[in-house]
Amino acid sequence: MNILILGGDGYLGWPTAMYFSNRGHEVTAIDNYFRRNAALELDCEPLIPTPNLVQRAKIWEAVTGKKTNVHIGDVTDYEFLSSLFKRYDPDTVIHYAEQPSAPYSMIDRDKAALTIKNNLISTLNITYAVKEVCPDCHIIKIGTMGEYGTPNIDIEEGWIEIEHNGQKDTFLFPRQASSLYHTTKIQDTDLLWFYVRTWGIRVTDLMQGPVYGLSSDEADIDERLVPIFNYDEIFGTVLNRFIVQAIVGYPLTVYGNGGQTRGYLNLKDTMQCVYLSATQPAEPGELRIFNQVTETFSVNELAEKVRTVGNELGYDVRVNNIENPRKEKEEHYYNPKYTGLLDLGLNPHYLAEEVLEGMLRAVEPYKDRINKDAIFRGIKWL
Ligand code: USQ
Repeated sequence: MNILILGGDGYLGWPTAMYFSNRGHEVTAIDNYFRRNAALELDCEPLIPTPNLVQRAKIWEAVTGKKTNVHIGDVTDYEFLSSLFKRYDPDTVIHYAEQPSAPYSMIDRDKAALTIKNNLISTLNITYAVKEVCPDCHIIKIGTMGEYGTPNIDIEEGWIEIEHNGQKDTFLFPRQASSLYHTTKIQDTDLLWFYVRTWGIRVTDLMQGPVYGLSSDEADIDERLVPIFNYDEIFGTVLNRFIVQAIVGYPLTVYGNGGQTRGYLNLKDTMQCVYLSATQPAEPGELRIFNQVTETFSVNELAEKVRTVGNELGYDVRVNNIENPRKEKEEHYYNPKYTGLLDLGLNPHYLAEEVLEGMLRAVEPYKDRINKDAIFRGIKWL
């Protein structure tokens, strides 16, 4: 396959580029370095020094002999994006090129506006490039479980049948996000659904939960190939943060009473899910939605796991319930369905003690680089 990966420098984008490249596909990775620049501006740089995308592609080629194409540019620029579609005629485009942080989107009006513009215009441009240049190209879009929020009913995979006054129809599952970032992902899904209905394009929308880990078969080949790994309040996801906090002796930052439950998955499973979606694409005129998680935990359960394994390894791990800077339910029903990707062939890597131990051991050598000031600043929703 010929694959375009938009957001190819990011936490998920670069491991995905290597994953497809390693399996013999032609990969073109595109990025505008938004996340690197934002992390620099906000003084929350990644834990592990990460060569830029051009350099990483060269390192990947040197160690494996496999070439990936790289372009640095902004996919909200339609001329730039459509020129890449014309040049490569992709079978699949994987869209990671979004502002991915809920706290970032809540900092101020300008960052809210950037999130809306970046996320919606990038999605719009991709649909236009597909329609105008290669209508059979399959769009794989990373959505988020946060689109559904935490409803008091089971969460279906994308769609729900509703019977009303004796009539039945199938609709997108109700969505109610708890950040502006998550709201833009709802709007992305609506945009894609509109163009699927109107133009008959083919789309897979993957409702992903928070991802953890810094290991993949390809990233483990050479330490210069590790994914961008953030542990700060803005760009770090909760389990990655807890691992770094355990190493540096910072009490684990459980927000509120810690009953918030989410679906989680290992970075390695993101690679599998995207790959399975690409090799078994949606049909023309189909918006296919999968819930991309492998198990659910409350924040308290995650903190307890990290505390147990950290203490076994000799760290003094403490847990601190701090006032929740976000507006979210801290006790709620949560029962998402997630069988679609298993049916496609997903073989999950569950959160076993060995996985936590592996993460702690991988972070330990970088202990001196941990910036404690970046761990918690308290970006408030209100
Ligand atoms: N949390 C804490 N302590 C922390 C950090 C987070 O208790 O130090 C809590 C949050 O309040 C939340 C949960 O842990 O209830 C998950 O937070 P998170 O920061 O790991 O995840 P979130 O902000 O929801 O966003 C992340 C990714 C985003 C993706 C989303 C999937 O950054 O790109 O869309 O996970 S989901 O959460 O399912 O919407």
